[in-house]
Amino acid sequence: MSTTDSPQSTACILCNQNCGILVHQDQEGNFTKIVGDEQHPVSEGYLCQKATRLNYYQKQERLTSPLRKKADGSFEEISWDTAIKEIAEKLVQIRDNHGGKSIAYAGGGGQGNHIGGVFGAMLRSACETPYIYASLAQEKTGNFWVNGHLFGRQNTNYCEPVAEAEFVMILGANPIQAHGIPKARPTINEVSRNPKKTLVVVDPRQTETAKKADIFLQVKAGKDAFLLSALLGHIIQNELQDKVFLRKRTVGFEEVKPYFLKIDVGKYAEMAGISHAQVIEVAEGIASADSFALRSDLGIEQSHNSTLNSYLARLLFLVTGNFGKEGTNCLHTALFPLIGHSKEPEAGGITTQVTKMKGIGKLFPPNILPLEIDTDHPDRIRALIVDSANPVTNYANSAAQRKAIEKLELSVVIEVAMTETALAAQYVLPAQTQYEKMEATFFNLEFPENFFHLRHPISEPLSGTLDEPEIYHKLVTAMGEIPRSFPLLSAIAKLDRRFPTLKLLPLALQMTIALRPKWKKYQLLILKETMGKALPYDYAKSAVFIWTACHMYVSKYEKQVRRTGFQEKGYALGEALFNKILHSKSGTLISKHTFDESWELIRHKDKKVHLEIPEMLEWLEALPEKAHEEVKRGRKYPFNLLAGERRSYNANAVMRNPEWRKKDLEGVLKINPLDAETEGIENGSWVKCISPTGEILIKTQLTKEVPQGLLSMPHGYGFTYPEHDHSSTGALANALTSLEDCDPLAKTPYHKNVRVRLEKV
Ligand SMILES: Nc1nc2c(c(=O)[nH]1)N[C@H]1C(S)=C(S)[C@@H](COP(=O)(O)OP(=O)(O)OC[C@H]3O[C@@H](n4cnc5c(=O)[nH]c(N)nc54)[C@H](O)[C@@H]3O)O[C@H]1N2
Ligand SMILES: Nc1nc2c(c(=O)[nH]1)N[C@H]1C(S)=C(S)[C@@H](COP(=O)(O)OP(=O)(O)OC[C@H]3O[C@@H](n4cnc5c(=O)[nH]c(N)nc54)[C@H](O)[C@@H]3O)O[C@H]1N2
Ligand code: SF4
Ligand SMILES: [Mo]
Repeated sequence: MSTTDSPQSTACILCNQNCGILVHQDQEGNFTKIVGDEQHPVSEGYLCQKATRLNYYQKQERLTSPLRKKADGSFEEISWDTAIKEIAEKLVQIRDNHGGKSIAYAGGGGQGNHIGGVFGAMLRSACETPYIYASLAQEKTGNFWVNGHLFGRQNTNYCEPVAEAEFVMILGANPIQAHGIPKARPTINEVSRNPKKTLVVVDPRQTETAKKADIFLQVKAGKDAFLLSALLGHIIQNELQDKVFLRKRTVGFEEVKPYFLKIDVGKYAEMAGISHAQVIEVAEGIASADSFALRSDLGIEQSHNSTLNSYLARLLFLVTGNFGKEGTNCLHTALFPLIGHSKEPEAGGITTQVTKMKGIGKLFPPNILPLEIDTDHPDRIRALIVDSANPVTNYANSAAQRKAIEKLELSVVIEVAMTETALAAQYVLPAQTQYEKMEATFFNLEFPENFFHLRHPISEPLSGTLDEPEIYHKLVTAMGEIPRSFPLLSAIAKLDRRFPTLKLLPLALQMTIALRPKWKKYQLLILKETMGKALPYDYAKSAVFIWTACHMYVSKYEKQVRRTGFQEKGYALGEALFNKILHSKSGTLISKHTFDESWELIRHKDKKVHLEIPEMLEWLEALPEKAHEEVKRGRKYPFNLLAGERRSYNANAVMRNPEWRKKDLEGVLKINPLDAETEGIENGSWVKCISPTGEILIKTQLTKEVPQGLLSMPHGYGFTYPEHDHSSTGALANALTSLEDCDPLAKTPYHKNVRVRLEKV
């Protein structure tokens, strides 16, 4: 942890790839040089330009004391003891007076930090709330819902092996900028250059990735459902589906088939803005390839027909038999699942109190959060704990999010920096950065080999800060749920670590819980207090959850874990895996599967993919009518704004100091030169961009990268930062977005279909 000359291994936290990095520091703990870590099992030394700027995260303007809002709206510093006591008392009061469902939790982890969220579950237990609002529910919950139907559980997920496939489709994603796949740039370049491989890119914008495509399908924004239906229509109408695969691996194709037999392929292609010939070329390319892999992301998730897009995209590889074999999308394992599985309300699943929204993957969507708070409904949300998220800037409709947070009876923000959400809250608790504590993410989405990276701290924690597991621990004990110390268990834990296979601690813990069943839900905190203190590193207490995860993982995948080189079996193997993860500072392999074994990961009892989802097929039938509704809605606001383009220098809300950017300082609005001429806009001028929700001032750039009628701006701009004004921090995308413009099923926002008009300034 000391600042020595030798670089220390950790990971980049600026996107979900979490590339392994080696950090050099000076005496003051500045990150002076950052290079790729070749020992990292997935990134193998790769990094992009953003990682080299991480000192702007580590050395940003930090929070150093708990803060409490005064009557005049300003903050005063208070001690940790006071903050914990007051927050705990208020949580207990609200829970006991209004029930646990009047309390909600938002966030729980960003691109680099998920350990806090694991311990956040303990606080949610103490509050008795099932409500987690998270950014995954403003992008991926449509996918999760579809996966639940196809594969049996919402927390089944598949990998996207772009590097291994013969035919690749990048659908609504821009890996050259946004990554999302390992070593994205060399990987895309290889697929692009390899004459035996085909790269298809589907995007309304001529992106950096589209420029590498063999076939670029410049779809009309929000019209992917038509394109995907046309592709499936051509395949099924011409009997190009993989009949052997469908018989052996799936059920329900006969029910799905008629919907695609009646699709007018030419007309649907035209609706999507793609030529009929290109649809045929791509459909036949997919059907005849030895392997086809799909990589999709926000372009289809945060736009019209979001959940339907997820379904159709999956049908494309399933109907053509491209699943569960080399070079195709394939289910993978998880050491620790990123999400859970929610039952449908009809089957007893939980809904929210005010809007009656169901959970998906145990998550609730940011788009309804203000509606659940800012109302007189007796069962509204009255208290909110936010950790590692910035709802005011990152959730749809900033103004509505801020107003709702200000209305709460209790609002607590756990943060490293004074964010817009922290400013709106009553209590702000200062956390350690991701380089000052143990951290990890659950973005381990690889197959056949999967990995895990438990990162060790590389910087001394800033005085006054705590790590999230400790913050939750203090709150749960202050709420009177569990005692702080467990002397007997602690003594046993020390012995247990010397002779782990005797299972002394697990047995003692089991007995303790038999006597005190209420403590069961806080097992992880008890382990942190006991085993955590007996671990070899003094900062590793929170790693106890990896210990539980390793034993669970081994109980499911013993053979596959042993294939990575272990001799141990059973419980001893769980211990060995834990020790390997604990000591591998650059990350390590955890399992090796065969492709056949991936079929075991399907959660339907028959181990088959269930293709028929009636809700999706009804939606598919109604598609043409929906398209007309959208056109009507659009007249007053003639432009379609893509509000949230990933660029060279944006990283969600992680980087607040605008000086981290080497280019695109203002985060320009891209506009087609012909549109600019009509609007009388010159390159580099500032314009007012107005939506039904709000308006922003933004600098323009004329470029043919966007077609006429389309505008594109980045997210991750427009934060307040001391001594920087608006012209240097850029515009806030979510000043324009709305709560209502979202997917009817998953409530994921249409950030890629924001209706706007422009005014010269
Ligand atoms: N540089 C950078 N990288 C990041 C992040 C970051 O903030 N900055 N954030 C990370 C996070 S949280 C995420 S979720 C990922 C997201 O990663 P991506 O989804 O790959 O990134 P985006 O730029 O949001 O959108 C992808 C593409 O969708 C296209 N698109 C827009 N509308 C449509 C449409 O209607 N149809 C189709 N087919 N395409 C459309 C856009 O033009 C864009 O090129 O990126 C991660 N990586
Ligand atoms: N308009 C528009 N809005 C978007 C998007 C878009 O494309 N367009 N993209 C959406 C997507 S895909 C995503 S994933 C979300 C992301 O939005 P959020 O879920 O809000 O997550 P982040 O921006 O990654 O990080 C939020 C906060 O975590 C804090 N933080 C960093 N490290 C730590 C730590 O160690 N501990 C604690 N407690 N806090 C820490 C940072 O200071 C930051 O304020 O944005 C979404 N919002
Ligand atoms: S931002 Fe770049 S270096 Fe950082 S994790 Fe993502 S791809 Fe890797
Ligand atoms: Mo995201």
